[in-house]
Amino acid sequence: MKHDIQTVCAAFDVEGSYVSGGPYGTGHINDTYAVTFDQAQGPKRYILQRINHDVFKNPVQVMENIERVTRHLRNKLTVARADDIDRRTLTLLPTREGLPFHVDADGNHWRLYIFIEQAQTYDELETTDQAFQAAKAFGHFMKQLADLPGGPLAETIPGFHDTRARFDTLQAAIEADVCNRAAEVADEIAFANARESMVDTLLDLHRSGKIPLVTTHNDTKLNNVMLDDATGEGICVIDLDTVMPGLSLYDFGDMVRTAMRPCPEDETDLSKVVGRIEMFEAITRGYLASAGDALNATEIENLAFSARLITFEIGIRFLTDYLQGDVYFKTHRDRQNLDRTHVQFKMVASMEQQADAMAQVVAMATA
Ligand code: ADP
Ligand code: GN1
Ligand code: MG
Repeated sequence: MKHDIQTVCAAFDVEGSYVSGGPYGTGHINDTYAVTFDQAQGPKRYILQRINHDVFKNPVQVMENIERVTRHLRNKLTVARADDIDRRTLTLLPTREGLPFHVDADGNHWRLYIFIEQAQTYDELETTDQAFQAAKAFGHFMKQLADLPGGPLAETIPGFHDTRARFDTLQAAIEADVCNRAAEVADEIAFANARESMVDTLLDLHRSGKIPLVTTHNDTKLNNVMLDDATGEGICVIDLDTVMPGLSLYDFGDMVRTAMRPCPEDETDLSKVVGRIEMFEAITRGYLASAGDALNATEIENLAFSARLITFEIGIRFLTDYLQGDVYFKTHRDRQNLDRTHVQFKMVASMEQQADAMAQVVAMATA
């Protein structure tokens, strides 16, 4: 649907007048726009987002979480006398009524953030330093939230990383086969079914008290952290919709999923899909540098496994969406969710082949 973003912008309490705006970024969930306002000091950009309310059934709860998280991070930065605070945490602009989001006539929830300038997100990483810096930033983010006041955050997507539930949903999608696609993906289904034994591992470790529930980001793909253009530092963690109780290993695993992959998430030439062990090492070292002291022995033992598991989990989510008719993730062409499935599954296979080398990396990094 086309939205009148100028009218939406008018609801927010922003200095100056609206100049221009257009779609921005490559996120799979929300509608994101970069908008420019003419201000006394010159043009200034903001990020305007429509929350996907098919995915986030309770957008108000999402915004309450984000307000709590950004307030806490800002307080910490202020206490630490950090420079450049507006680039180190997301900052919400209030509406003219003083609210943190705007609801339009069609019931869409909109929010406006300060644009983090002189920094980029990367869909594919090029250097190991980028991986190190990104992982360090996500680890730091988790550490900063360890003393978030006010109790646990709301669960904005129930069972988001419940890999057993994700697996069962795949089975239901195969069974329902609403688009008659199940026969075509028999090999992919077989790949998934052969790995069912993985899906309970972290859930069981949590249930038995060996790994704790903490506040995690839960969507640590590497285009959800902005790297500073000048220093390369992971300056700001973004995309806070799924910040909620989770396992540190979910965050670690999803970073590895995106960093080890040497090609786009929907690459069609599968010969390119081979996991980059040097990126695994950089993510491991970066994450341990900031969050290492927050991890227990069981978490450390499962670092490499979590990468395989989360890659598998996202793979079965893409496959489920393909079977259900591409209703969840944004797609820009036919079969894109199937191509995304292929890449995730090939990465799982690649990580299986490199399991010993990955274990060795963790052993060296923690020695
Ligand atoms: P989605 O949930 O759809 O992935 P994101 O919140 O990740 O949405 O935003 C999509 C993209 O927009 C990001 O990958 C990033 O490139 C860009 N972006 C989001 N917030 C900001 C910001 N405050 N400053 C600059 N770029 C941003
Ligand atoms: C989505 O929102 P985005 O594009 O950063 C998804 C993640 C998936 C990812 C796969 C809320 O992330 O869980 O891992 O796509 N986010 C949600 O690329 O479902
Ligand atoms: Mg995103």
